[in-house]
Amino acid sequence: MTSSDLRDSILHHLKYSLGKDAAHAVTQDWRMALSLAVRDRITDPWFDATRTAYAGQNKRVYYLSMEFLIGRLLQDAIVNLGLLETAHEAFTDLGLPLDTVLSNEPDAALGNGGLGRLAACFIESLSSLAVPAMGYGIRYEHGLFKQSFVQGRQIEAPEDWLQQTHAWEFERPESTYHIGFGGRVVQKDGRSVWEPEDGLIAQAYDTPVIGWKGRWANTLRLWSAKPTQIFDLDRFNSGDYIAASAPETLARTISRVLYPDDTTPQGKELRLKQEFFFTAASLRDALRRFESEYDDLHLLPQKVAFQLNDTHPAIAGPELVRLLHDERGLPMDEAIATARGCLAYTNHTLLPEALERWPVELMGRLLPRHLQIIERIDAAHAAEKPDRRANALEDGEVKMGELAFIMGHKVNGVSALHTDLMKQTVFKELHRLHPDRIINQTNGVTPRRWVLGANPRLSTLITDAIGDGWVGDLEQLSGLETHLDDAGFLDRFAAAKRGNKTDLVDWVQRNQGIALDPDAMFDVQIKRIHEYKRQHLNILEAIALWQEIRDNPNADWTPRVKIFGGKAAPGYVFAKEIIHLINDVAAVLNADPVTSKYLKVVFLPNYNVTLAERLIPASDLSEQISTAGKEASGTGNMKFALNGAPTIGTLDGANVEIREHVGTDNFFLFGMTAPEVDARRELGDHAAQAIAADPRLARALDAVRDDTFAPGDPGRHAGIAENLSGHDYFVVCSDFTDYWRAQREVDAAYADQGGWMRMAALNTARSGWFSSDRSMRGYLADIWRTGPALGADGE
Ligand code: CJB
Repeated sequence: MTSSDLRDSILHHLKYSLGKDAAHAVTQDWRMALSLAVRDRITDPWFDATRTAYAGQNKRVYYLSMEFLIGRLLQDAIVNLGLLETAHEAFTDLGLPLDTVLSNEPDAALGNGGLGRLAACFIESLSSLAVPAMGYGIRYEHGLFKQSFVQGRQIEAPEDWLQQTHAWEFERPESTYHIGFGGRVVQKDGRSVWEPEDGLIAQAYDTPVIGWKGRWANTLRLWSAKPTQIFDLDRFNSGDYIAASAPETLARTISRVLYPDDTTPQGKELRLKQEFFFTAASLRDALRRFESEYDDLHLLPQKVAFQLNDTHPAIAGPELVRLLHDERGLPMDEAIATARGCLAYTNHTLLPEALERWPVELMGRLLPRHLQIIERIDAAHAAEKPDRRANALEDGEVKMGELAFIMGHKVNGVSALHTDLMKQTVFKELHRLHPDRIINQTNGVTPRRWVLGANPRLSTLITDAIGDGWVGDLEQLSGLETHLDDAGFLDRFAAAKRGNKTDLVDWVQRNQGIALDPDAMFDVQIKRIHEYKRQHLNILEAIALWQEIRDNPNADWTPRVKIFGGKAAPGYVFAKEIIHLINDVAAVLNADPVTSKYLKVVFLPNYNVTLAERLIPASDLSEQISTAGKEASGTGNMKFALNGAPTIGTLDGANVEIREHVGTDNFFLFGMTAPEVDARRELGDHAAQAIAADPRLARALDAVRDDTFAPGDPGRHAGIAENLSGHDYFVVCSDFTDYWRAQREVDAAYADQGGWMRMAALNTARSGWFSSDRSMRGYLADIWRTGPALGADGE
């Protein structure tokens, strides 16, 4: 496609799809027209992929996830189609910068954090690998809330990405399923039949996801809830307009908002309804597709794989059994075995509060037949493994982790450490009963979005050095190592980083009115705000450093900007206090005439995928400082390493594997290991001991406790100080001293820019293993037992 073809297509859509005259078009019109023109280019490979999968009778992978944090789609599609240059030229002709058009797209925030972003990377990788696959989720009307700060406090506003037409989706009014709730189970002709009392319609919306080089496209199918009855005409005619529209309002509630909760599901009925809603619709859709091709249900495990992204779709187990046994007549034991052959479960967290459990009463009321089936699943499991008790039903609750484990033929952790801890802790008993079931599949990230799209300067440099094969085969980055002794290469590497930092400096100046020095080290912590992720450890270190610079302003300090980004769940009070403290500390430090040339703190509001794409390429240092044993994997850590930002981190999640890959000399390790954390907690007064041993820590905590950062409002941050010097469950104080030491090593290393750039480039060269293509190959080989539908040559 030439730039004039693309320009013609854009003008065509502007006129005939959007009804706009070019003379009156605003940026949004141009963005829509470009999206439609690009979407046209995706449609043929998309249809071809579907036809190929049917013709080849390939096994299909269905990825069931409550969250798909896809972000913006336009640039990604352009990059994967190889049309970036063409699009630049087309818009040069049209007199508008392409970047202006691209940045007009809303960020589809249909996820909270790592789990949702991982799902988005996986779907892209499955398309890039040409694996017949489909993502199934919910088309939330409102994604993750918009965050702003008022006097340092987080304020939440509803997110409204669907206020504008979503350029990428195709509405499928014909793809609908009736989803029931409640009611009773009756016996008919010796069979159990669920007769739901309420119901609604799940309607499909399809977004094509194009893979690298446009060879293959899969579908992200999101379900929207519609009422069975649009409105109540009798009530309308009697003048009760509100009651008349109640059916619609109630139904729409199911797909209205994404729960703004990261690791602690709200124990709410609505959440369980959401989970059943999208899971049931997805299973029926997949079964319909299967039955259009095959008439033997025993083939199901050979032809269909359902991956449960955490426990949110774990109701898939009993629902699939119900569909096979109650509705299709397979004997119960066969139905359970067949369902297990199709299902696999990925665990993403060990935090006890995040392992979903539903009261039996609620399950019985909303899904009475499913509760009976769960009892049967437990009974069958107990019959198979009579020696021990490890059930889904216990103490009046349905434990969704156990249910997913029992109903999955494989259960995977998301990093090596997390997988080991799963075996030792939450699934200890089940692991003993099924020693082959738990496997590891370390997470990964897509290089198309996170390097090629987000970091064009670095990408050009890499391609100049080793060719462009790395985009589809990230391990080729190792070829960069031979270039590291070439001073010219390292200079260009430094220039790319410097260019990215300068862009960020300009953006922060324009958007926040804060001036930053691009020569300072950009030290970045971006992720959800959570005590286990320990943003408060980072800000405590900033306070201590500020105090030390004030004591000794003429010393040789390494200038540093600490950048934070992340949202706190609206109900998580302590996380919101951490945000408030960071903002208050930033206000004081940035206004300090003596220290601010060495140390600044910036908290960028409304962290999202787009902001991550801006920040990560401009980062020097990656903060991955969670309490060991708590972060299942992390994926931000991989994006930073790939983009040439060494990590300061604990031995937690995938940090362990990143350190092994990049080399221990190129990673700033600190802190206790997971077993050491457990042992430390046994000492009741671990925080007090740590504070007594480190006057620097004591002084920083005093500043949090008094009104240093809350002038005129002493006590504002006392809650944090009390928590840290008392219970301190996440052992912030006990890790502080070693964190300080590692940070000073970072300072010294950064002061030697030649050495630093080499370390940064080694991070890039050695991080190729962290591609989500590698993760997907692992799932394909070890869980789904299938492969690409096309060979490397496209045949
Ligand atoms: N994770 O983002 C979430 N939400 C959850 O509810 C549970 C876990 C994260 O999943 C990521 C993808 O596996 C992990 O990298 C991360 O450590 C984990 O917290």
